[in-house]
Amino acid sequence: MVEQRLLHIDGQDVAASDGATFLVRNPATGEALYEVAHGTAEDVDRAVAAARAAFDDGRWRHIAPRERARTLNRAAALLAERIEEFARMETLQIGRPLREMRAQLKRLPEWLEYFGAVAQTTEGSSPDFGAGHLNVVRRVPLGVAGLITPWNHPLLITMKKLSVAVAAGNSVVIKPSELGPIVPMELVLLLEEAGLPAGVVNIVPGLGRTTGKALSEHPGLAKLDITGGTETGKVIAANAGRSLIPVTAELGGKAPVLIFDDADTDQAVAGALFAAFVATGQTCVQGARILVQRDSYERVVTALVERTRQLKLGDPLDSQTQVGPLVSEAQRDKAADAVERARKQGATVLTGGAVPTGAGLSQGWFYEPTVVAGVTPEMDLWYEEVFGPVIVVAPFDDEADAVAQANDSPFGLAASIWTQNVGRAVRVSRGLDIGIVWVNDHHRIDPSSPWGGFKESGIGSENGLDAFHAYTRPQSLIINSSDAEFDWFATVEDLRYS
Ligand code: TXE
Repeated sequence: MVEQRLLHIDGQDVAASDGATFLVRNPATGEALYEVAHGTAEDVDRAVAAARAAFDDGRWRHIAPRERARTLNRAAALLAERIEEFARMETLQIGRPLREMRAQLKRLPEWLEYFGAVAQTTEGSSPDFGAGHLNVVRRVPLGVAGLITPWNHPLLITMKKLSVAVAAGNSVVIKPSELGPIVPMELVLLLEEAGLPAGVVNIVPGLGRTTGKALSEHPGLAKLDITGGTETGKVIAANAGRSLIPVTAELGGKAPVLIFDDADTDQAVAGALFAAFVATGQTCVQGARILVQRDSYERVVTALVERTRQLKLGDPLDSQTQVGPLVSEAQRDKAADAVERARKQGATVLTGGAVPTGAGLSQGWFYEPTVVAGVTPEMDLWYEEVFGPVIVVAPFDDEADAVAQANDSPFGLAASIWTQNVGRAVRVSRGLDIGIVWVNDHHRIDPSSPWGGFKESGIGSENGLDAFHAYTRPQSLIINSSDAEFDWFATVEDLRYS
């Protein structure tokens, strides 16, 4: 039975203005799960107008931050009760193993709690303007933010943007991914149940090239915040630039995992395996290039290949499953094509490199976890983001070579360094042109910790105080405290500009 879902604008569930819909499918079986209203440009316009009206009348931004935080804390408690239900819904739509979705969603109430606390504790400043004036600088919300989110962590990424936007007092219009829109839509309803006024958060699902395009071109926005592919980010930023709308963008990556000779080998291999294949490799911080110091290379790669072969593919709802299908046929074909091109260009596939044929794997978009060696910068696979279970292994000589290879990428989102030598970890991190660097770990996240990439991996960052600042702007109030007479045009001498 295919469930129907509508747009949510100004607190109401509404059909698309032209009645159009699209289907959301289960990537493990191909079965249609939901028929969702497909937002038109007119619907986006209505949503932005509703968000603007909610912003202008102050129903949310003008209430005390402590009240906003209370609402967010109530939403966090409601969300905590629904983790199991939401995890299953996410798994059904995007195919990520249920054990992973549970682990991820359990953390999400923290974002509402953290940004509620930041809203309450953020203070303005009072620069010393001089004796005759008092200057008070307040941080004020921006207006209507457009949030464009992807399918790989549908709720996590929506939450990262939404929590900070509303905690700061903004209104928003969300365009969730067409492949996994349902749980972000549930989150909007849950926020309203917790007491968020209607119109503050609106959600208009639809395709990127239509609904997403309409939102990114809308001149009524005060900010656009996107997570997606680098090419999409460039298109969206160009659209926003035409109306001088600031953009935060979290885009592609090809994260290096640097394993030094002095690393704890078992931990480094377990870390590389996690970095490579969590979410079936569909994460922006995937450890896609495993770079190993030459003396340990054979040992580490042999162990990594062995552990990769043991990964259990299958039904993502089965708690024994470690690797699920890719999200779509297009993503599966992209992975297969990248491996075929690498083979033709002279690389060696150490394991994987095929569509699996085992029981239960024929319906969905599965691809074997794949390790490729002999990839050089002359080959596409060294640079391109596959966004699937395909990784490269390569040796390096010393710290300088590790840094040079790690930086040899158009991306600069994330990296991990595996070593027992603290000084080395610090030295190497200083050389990396990369926004997030883990030491003896990978893919760890916290609402307080900035998350953003350098180079073609994006603009600005999510999480932490920087993100809160990017959802507010300073308003400078300058109060004349002098009792001296002032008449600029009646004064002949001693003019002072200020
Ligand atoms: O992402 P898209 P897709 C990368 C990854 C993947 C590739 C394509 O390499 O293979 O992107 O994946 C909306 N105007 N990442 O196609 O297209 C779209 O509807 C406005 C990296 O799924 O970038 C969705 O809501 N909006 C990544 C969002 O943008 C547009 C996460 C992201 O979709 C649009 C996902 C347009 N012209 C993919 N075109 C990460 N870094 O986490 C698309 N959209």
